[in-house]
Amino acid sequence: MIAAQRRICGPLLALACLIAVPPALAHAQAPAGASPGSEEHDHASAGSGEAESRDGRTPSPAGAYVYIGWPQDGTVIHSTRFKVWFGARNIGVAPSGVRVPGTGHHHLLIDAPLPSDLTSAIPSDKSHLHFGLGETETVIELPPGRHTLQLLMADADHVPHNPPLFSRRITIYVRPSPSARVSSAE
Ligand SMILES: [Cu+2]
Repeated sequence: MIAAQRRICGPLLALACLIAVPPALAHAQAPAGASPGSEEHDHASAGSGEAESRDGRTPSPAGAYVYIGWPQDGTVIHSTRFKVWFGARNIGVAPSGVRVPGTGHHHLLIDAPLPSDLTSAIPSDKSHLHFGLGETETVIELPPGRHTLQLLMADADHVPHNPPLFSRRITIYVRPSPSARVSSAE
């Protein structure tokens, strides 16, 4: 999953590359092991502990993971408009652009797989929603049918952490009941 030592400075990310690695932050980010919560320390895959990696990606904190709190996998939802809430453990949620170590913001992938390249910024379109204000829930509207949802965390520049933090991809079924269609007044 770690794409070798790619240094991504394409046009899209030029700005990110300029500001990605302030040396002061790199030092601030190294309090490995100082955390009181020791229960997650044996999760080998999480939290590389390296300061910013050479490709400029933000390391995931130790033991960090994200999950969709609701809906759950397989839920049948009787409305085309419904709430989704996002969970994050061992990582803070901060608005995009805020460079605080150990934080990121949520992205909801709707009917879309994980981006094939997890080392550059997540696209922004109707299947890749960014919650750049630091939101931890949202209300979405989907047509009747089968849909998939997946969360993907990313750093201040919308680039997934290293290693990347994403939830399980869940499947839901939108089956509005006749009485629940009232909301389509416009
Ligand atoms: Cu984003």
